[in-house]
Amino acid sequence: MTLDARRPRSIIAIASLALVLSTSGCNGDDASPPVAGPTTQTPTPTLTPSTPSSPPSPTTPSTTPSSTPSAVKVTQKRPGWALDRIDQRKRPLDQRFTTANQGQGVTVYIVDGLFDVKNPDFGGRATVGLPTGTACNLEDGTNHGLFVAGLVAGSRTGVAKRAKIVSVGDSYQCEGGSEATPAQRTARIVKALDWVAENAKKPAVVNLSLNIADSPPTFKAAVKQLIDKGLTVVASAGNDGEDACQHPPAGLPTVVTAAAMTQTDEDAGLNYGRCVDLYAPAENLTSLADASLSPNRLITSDFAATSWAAPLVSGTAALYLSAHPTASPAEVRTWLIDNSTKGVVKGNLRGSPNRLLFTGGPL
Ligand SMILES: [Ca+2]
Repeated sequence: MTLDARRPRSIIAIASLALVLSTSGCNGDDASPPVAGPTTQTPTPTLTPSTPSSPPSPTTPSTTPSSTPSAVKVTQKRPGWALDRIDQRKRPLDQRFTTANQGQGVTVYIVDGLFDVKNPDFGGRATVGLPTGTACNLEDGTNHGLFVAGLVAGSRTGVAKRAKIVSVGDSYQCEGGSEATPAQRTARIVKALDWVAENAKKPAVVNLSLNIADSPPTFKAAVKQLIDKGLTVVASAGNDGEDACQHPPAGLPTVVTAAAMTQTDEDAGLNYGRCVDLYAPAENLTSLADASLSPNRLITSDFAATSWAAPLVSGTAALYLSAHPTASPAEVRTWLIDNSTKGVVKGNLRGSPNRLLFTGGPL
């Protein structure tokens, strides 16, 4: 069985599970974007809420300490539930997303299917690094790489709205849907990781919203070289409902592994265990789409997927690196864990640590 966080068939199955979870305890305090119907063969660009709002505009340039290029706090109003949730310890949500910086000076490498880097929400901050492969479009039309990148740095949907994005292609028609064998797929990912190791400009984060079935030495070595070069690596825990340790890069040394939380702060029932570092929102998230799919270039993914949790963590790592550009991957990981909100994730965590991503607190 191919184990792929991006395989549409897996995600459809997950959608059902997430739906059950979310209907069991909704407390109605979220100002979430309109929710899409169940995932179908026909794309239904749902949302397009009048929110998330337009990009926040910091009005006051700061005189800043040298370690923080821009320490002015910036607040986005009506950001959608996910960003709203991760800047506060407790509910109710306050309809605000406030950060101490916006990831300026940091580059986030998106190892994924290719996407349109000219999407206006990137404001010219996104480029193509390795133009290998194709887009990975899910069955509802969502471009996986674009959705991921939008959660990292989209001006309306991202955590780090001034970080740079580099698209590093690894995909052919989504991995699970292509003709590639698992070995071929792994080889393509390794090639992409090697490109990042060769070309990355620090400070940098590498987002890996992907998981593989096996973990050959070449793959482990490719991930390790990123860490050794001082790049923070964030990975999805995987969507299989299994021990995340079985689904690398989740759980590899110093990799930050993100598990999925529902809109009602529950474990989403996806991968779990000691290889998880922290949870992040992963259900009913709004991110970027191509104009051909959604006129306002926004789409909401109603199912839960760890592919969506990881980029929120990557964006948060970019916030930290913006203030601490020489921080090592281990230091970034330690900060993410220590700074997380403890004890708020509900449900059966199956051995995962009860930590929720938190963007606030001292940087
Ligand atoms: Ca908030």
